[in-house]
Amino acid sequence: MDFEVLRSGPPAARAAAVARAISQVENQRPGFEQLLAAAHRYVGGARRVGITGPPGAGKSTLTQELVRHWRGQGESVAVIAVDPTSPFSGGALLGDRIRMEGVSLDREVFIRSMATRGSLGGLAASTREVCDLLDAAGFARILIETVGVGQSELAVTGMADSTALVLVPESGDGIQALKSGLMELADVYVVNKADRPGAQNLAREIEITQGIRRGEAFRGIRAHHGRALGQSGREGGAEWQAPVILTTATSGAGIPDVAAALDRHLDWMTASGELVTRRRNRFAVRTREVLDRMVQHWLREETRAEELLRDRLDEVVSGRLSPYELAAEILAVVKDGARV
Ligand SMILES: Nc1nc2c(ncn2[C@@H]2O[C@H](COP(=O)(O)OP(=O)(O)O)[C@@H](O)[C@H]2O)c(=O)[nH]1
Ligand SMILES: [Mg+2]
Repeated sequence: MDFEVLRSGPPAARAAAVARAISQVENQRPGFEQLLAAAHRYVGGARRVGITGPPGAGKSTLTQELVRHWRGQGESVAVIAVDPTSPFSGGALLGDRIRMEGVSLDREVFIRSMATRGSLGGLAASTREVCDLLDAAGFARILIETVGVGQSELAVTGMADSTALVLVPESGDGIQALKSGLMELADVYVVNKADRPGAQNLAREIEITQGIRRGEAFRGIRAHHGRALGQSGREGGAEWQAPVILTTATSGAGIPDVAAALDRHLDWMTASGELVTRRRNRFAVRTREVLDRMVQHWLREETRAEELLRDRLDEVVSGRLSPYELAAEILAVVKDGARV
């Protein structure tokens, strides 16, 4: 793979090269690890933003508006949709030509839905790899949409520089999120559907909860449509205070405030050293993931593990041997073999 084409080739060739590279990585076709290895030296330029929150909160709508906003500033944007409930390609975004009209034919916008086949861990791993490819390809912004139920939002915070948590006034999402510990993952809170009743209350509720955590509740709470509540990071301070932004994604209200808050967060991360820490952790996770995959492949393909398993499976079935004992035995044999 020629990374120069991927980074600076003519737009059409570039889009095709990116799409090809992604499907090679996603399907783990031969050579995908070499491709990612070659991509590594170009990784690090993109600003990665995770958009998480419950289904129907407006994540896709918000994502689309953020794309529009950044494109308006001349930045290239890539979107990865990990939300299986509303894949961009299937409906919410790409399929809906009218909604996406402004940006979908733009070569500086790349949109990809990640398939949910395989385990969640596998999905998270390949999403991280696709992220790296898009980063190496030179996209200025990468947006990762994931649904905030279960483990996937944890995975997304691991791969993004900044995470926005989208909540809506209806259906008690706020309360649930407050309880679930999801709140702590957010760098920016977005209270979407501000055109609906209860948005201001939810924003206040989040702000108060944040204040309680910091031990400074009820201090200077103001709420204006599309404005941040409270402070967004102390001047020169060590701690980031996640701002609460009210938006109406369907009309675009509040979107520039979300974009500005995300930029402020990245500036803070850069200044505080948090960005280096997060990226460092990310590379540790990545290396472990690759190592796990390599070990698994090696175990299955290049050792006698499968053969030993087949030989003694009857004993496990009949109850004479437990899977734990057999696994331990296989491991002992393999380790022995590995040493010679
Ligand atoms: N009233 C209102 N509806 C919205 C707003 N944002 C999104 N929606 C609608 O909420 C529904 C779910 O939006 P979507 O972006 O697909 O949510 P996702 O599942 O979080 O990606 C769609 O019908 C949107 O048009 C908003 O700010 N106000
Ligand atoms: Mg969606």
